[in-house]
Amino acid sequence: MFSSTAAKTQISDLAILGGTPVFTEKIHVGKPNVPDRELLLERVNDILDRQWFTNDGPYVQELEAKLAAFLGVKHCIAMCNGTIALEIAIRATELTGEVIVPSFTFIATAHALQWQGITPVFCDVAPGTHHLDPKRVEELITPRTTGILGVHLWGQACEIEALEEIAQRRNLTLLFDAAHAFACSHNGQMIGSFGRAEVFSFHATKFFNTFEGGAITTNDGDLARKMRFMRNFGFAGYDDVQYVGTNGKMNEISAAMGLTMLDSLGAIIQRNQENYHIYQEQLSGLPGMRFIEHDEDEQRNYQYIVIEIDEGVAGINRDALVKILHAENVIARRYFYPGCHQMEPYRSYFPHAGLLLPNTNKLVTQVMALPTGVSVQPEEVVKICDMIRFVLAHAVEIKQRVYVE
Ligand code: T4K
Repeated sequence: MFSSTAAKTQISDLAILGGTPVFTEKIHVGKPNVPDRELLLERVNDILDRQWFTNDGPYVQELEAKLAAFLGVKHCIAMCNGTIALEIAIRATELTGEVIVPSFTFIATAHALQWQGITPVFCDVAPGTHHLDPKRVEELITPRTTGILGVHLWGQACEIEALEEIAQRRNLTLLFDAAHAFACSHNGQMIGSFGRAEVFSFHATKFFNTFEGGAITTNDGDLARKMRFMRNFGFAGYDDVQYVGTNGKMNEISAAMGLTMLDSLGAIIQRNQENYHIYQEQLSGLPGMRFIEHDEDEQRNYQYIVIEIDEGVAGINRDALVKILHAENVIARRYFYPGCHQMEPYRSYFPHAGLLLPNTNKLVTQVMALPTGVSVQPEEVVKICDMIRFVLAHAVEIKQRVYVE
């Protein structure tokens, strides 16, 4: 995958300045993790033989039972994707009016509320973290607030206990967007059983994928029952509709993928962890760069390798570094730029939201995600790190030659 003539010894070797790219093919953030093919194909054959393709099929039921057991939660309801799962969780818990969410998240978190006529009220992250600041959450509560939607970004739990305390005291519903946090724990307890319900994404780019997919987990039996109906147009039986529902069903091929991913989970985590350790060793402590560590006392999926660049110290900004890496075929991503509050329709609805989001506004200019996953080899990680170190070592000179708007 990498070119032997692409080592960088001088600035003009950079691909952005006409040199040979380090990689001959693009290396993505989010290339899907592929489980054991034979096992998957066996299950696909079963599906074809059985001719039961969707609608709460046997593989979906098996997957739900295995996920619930793995996560230590009573109920798991598999869904067609994480966004619909969020929408169903929000509707089933009867949120209305305003719900407090971080702006520093994927846009689906905010859209799932707005889609249902609920106002997402954007809250800042705590200084030095990528998670909701509980102090700021409290300040944003109004008589119209019905809930808090926390996000466990990068597989790291947000301030669960502090948010629980606020939710309980102020009589609000607490949900978690756990899209990134499958197979991660908090104080030894798997993420999936916190709050009223938690929502996972099993999109292709996620650590654990079902091509497209997601799930809601909860310990509340009545809520689980309601969400199952809502996932299937509100049907409670033949000809019996109980709720406004949608089509959120997971199909059998996706469930087969999920079951096969579960079989391969250990190997995927191992590769991610191996890549993580190389990144950590090579990038931690570089001037102007903050490497986001995963707490190794907790269970982690190591799916997100995230760094922050402080231009004042590094001598180069995040956008220039991303541009340089892209030219070398390292498709680093500016997750999550520019922040939900700066995207439509929120930018127009709440033009002054940014005034209350100083930490988020800074963070979105500094953060980037680097490639990992089973398709990224440790030797490739070393090359990516060499590149970044080279750029930082020559930052001032490079900045003068690489113009970034
Ligand atoms: N909440 C949070 C916090 C989330 O992060 C997400 C999704 C959700 C909720 C909603 O869950 P879902 O409804 O998606 O289940 C991607 C994903 O599409 C999205 O699922 C994910 N978060 C988000 C963080 O990343 P993009 O627009 O950056 O994806 P995209 O299409 O650019 O894919 C990333 C890279 O992955 C591509 O450059 C190429 C590579 N790739 C992608 C796919 C789909 C492949 O190599 N193969 C593939 O099949 O949003």
